[in-house]
Amino acid sequence: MLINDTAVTDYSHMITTRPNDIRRVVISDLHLSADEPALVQAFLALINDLIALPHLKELYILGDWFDAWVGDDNYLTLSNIEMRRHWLTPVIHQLSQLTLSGCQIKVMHGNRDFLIGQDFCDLFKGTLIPEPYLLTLGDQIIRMEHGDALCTDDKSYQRFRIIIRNPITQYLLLKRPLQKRLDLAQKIRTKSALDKSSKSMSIMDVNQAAVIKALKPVDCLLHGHTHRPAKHQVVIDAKHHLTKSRYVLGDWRLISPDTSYEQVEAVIAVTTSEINSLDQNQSAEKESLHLVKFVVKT
Ligand SMILES: [Mn+2]
Repeated sequence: MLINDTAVTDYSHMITTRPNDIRRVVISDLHLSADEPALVQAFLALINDLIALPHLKELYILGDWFDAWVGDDNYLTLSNIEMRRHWLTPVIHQLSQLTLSGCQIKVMHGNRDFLIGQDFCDLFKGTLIPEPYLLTLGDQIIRMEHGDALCTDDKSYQRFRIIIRNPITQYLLLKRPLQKRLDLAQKIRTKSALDKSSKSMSIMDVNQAAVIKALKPVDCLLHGHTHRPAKHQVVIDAKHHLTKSRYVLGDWRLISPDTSYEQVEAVIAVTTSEINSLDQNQSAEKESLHLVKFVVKT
C-alpha cells in the first residue's frame, strides 16, 4: 500500500478497544463482482463487525461498490430461485441486518456503478446520496465524493463522464435491453483497463487546482477512486499558512502475503467520538476522522 503506515490505525485494534466510540464508517472502491468471491466475503465480514457496534450511526459507500452495474433490473427481475442463488442476496441480507441494528446506509455512485438506483437500495433500506455530499462533524464540514471528477487532467475521461452521467443519457441507457447493457459494460471495463495501462500515472491522479477548488468552501475532503490511500495536507493559502486535509480511501484488494493464505486489504475511514475531558461540565462530544487499515484473512 502507498500509505504511510504510521498515519493509519489498525482496524481490528480499533473495533476491539473502542467499539463504543465508532460513529461512522466510510468505504469505497470495493469493486465487488461474482468473479471476486474473496472481496465479497471480506465485505460480509466487515458488515458483520459493524452490526455489533453499539453506537454506529452511518455506513457510507463512496462509489465503485460494484465492478459494474447495468441497472437494478439485472437483480430485481431475477426469479425467486435465481435470486436465492445469487451472490448479492447474502450481501443484501447482511445490509438489512445492519439497518435493523440502527445504522443508516448511504450509497454514492462511482464511475463504474453510476446506474445503481434507489430501488436496489430499498432492498436494505439504504439511501442513494448525491455527489458531492457534505457531512458535518461538530464544527467541521467534510466534502465526500467518489473522486473521478477531481481527475481533470484526464480530458477524454471527463468528456465521457459529462455524457454518461447526464440524466437523459442514463434514462435512455436504462431503456435499452439488459443484454445490450451487459455488452456495453464489458466494453467500458475493457477500455478502462486499457486506459490504465496507457495513460500516465499523473493523468490518472487528482488535479491540484480541482482539489483546492473543492476544499475552499469546506474543511476537509474525503474521496476514493485513485486507489492511492493517504492523508494529504493541501496548501490553500500559502501567505496565511492555511492548509486543509484531503483523505483518500483505498481500493479493496486480494493479496498473498504468504503461500499458505490470502487476505483482503483496504484503507477505510472511521469516525470516533471522544468526550472532551477539558470540557467535562458540558460533556462536549468531538467526532474525529481516521484512516484505518482493514485486513481480513480469507
Ligand atoms: Mn472509481
